[in-house]
Amino acid sequence: MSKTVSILGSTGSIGTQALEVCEKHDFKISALAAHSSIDLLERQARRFNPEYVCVYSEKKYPELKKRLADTSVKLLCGMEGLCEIAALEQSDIVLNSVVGMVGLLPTLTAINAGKDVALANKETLVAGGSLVMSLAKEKGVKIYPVDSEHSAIFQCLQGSKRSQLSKIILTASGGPFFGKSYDELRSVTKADALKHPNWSMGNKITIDSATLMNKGLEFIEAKWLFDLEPEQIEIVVHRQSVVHSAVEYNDYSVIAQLGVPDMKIPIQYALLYPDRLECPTKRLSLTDYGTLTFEKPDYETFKCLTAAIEAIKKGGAYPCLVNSANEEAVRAFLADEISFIEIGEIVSSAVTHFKNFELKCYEDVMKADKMAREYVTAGISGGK
Ligand code: MN3
Repeated sequence: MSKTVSILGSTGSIGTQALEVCEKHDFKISALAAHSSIDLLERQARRFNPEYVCVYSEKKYPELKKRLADTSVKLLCGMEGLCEIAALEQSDIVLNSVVGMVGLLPTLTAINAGKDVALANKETLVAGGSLVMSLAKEKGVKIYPVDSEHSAIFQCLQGSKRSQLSKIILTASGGPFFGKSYDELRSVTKADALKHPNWSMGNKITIDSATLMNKGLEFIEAKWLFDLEPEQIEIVVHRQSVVHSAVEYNDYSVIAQLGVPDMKIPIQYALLYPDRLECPTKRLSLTDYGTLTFEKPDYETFKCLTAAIEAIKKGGAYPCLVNSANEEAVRAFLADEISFIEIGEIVSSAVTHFKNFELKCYEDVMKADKMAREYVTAGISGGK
C-alpha cells in the first residue's frame, strides 16, 4: 500500500509533519516544493531523494541550484514549477499545503491531471470552491481534507448515508482572545496574537485563529467540501481542541471525532485513507482532560467570522473578496501598519463594498483577488 506523494509547501508546519508521516509509512516522495526556505528544502531534498524540487522564489533558485549540484534532483521554480510538480505522472497523491491564493492554480492543475489531492490550502476552496469542486467531480478526482475539522467531519461521514446528514458541528478553539470584549482587543499586540493556546502553526493562520477568520474560512471550506447549505453548519467554541468536529444525522445521533491536537492524525488520514495505522503522535487520554467545554462564539466581537459567513451566504465573488481582503489585512498587521481590530473592520467592509459577480473561471478568481487587495492597500495608505 506504499504511495508516491508530491508535497507542495514541504517546509511549512503541515509539510514537515507530512514528511514525518510519509517516513513512518515508507512512502516515496516524488517531489518537494517550498516558497523560499532553501536551507530546510535542501536538507529535505537530501534526506527524501525526490526526483523534483521546486523553490517558488525565483531569487532563491540560483543558490539552491548550486547547492544541489551534486544530486540528481531536477530543480524547478516559480508557479510553473509548482504546477509541473502538481501534475507529475508518478505521484499517486498531491499534498497541497502552500499558504495563500498561490495554492489555487496548483490544485486545479493536479485535478486536471487526474491526481487525488490532500488539501491543506484553505484558499483553494474559499476562493475557488465552485470551480474546484465541479472540476474534481468532472475528473473523478478525490479531495481529502487535511484540516483537522474537515478531516473529523470526513471521518464521521464514513459508513453513513450522506443524504441523511442533517448538519455539521464545526469546533473552534476560540483562539488566544476568546472571552475578551471588543474594547479589550484594541490593545492587543502582535506578540499576543501570535500565541495560540493549542496549535503551533504558521504566522498567517495563527493570526487568522486569533481573529476567528480561520473558522470563517473553514465554514466556507466545509460548505464546498461537503455540499452543505450555510444553515447546516453550526460553530461551537471548544477550548480544549479534543473534539475536532462532529456531524448530526436525521435521527439526531451526533458522531464526533476526537484525538490529541496534533495535525499528524488528519494528515495521515488524508494520505492513508481508508487505512488507519499507527500515527507518530500521542494517544488521547480523556481522563487526563477530565472536562470538555462547549460555548457559543461571540459574533459581535469577532467581526471576521461574521463577515466570512455573510460572504458565503451572498456567494459569487464574495468569499474570494473577503479572503483576499483578509490576507492583505493580516500582511499589514504583521508589518505593524494596522492594529488588530482593524483587520476585522477591513474584512467586514469588504462584504459590503463590492458589486457581486460570478466566478466562472480561474481568471475571474484572480480578478476578485486583485480588486480586494487594491481596495485594502488603498484604504491603508490613505490613512484608514
Ligand atoms: Mn482547522
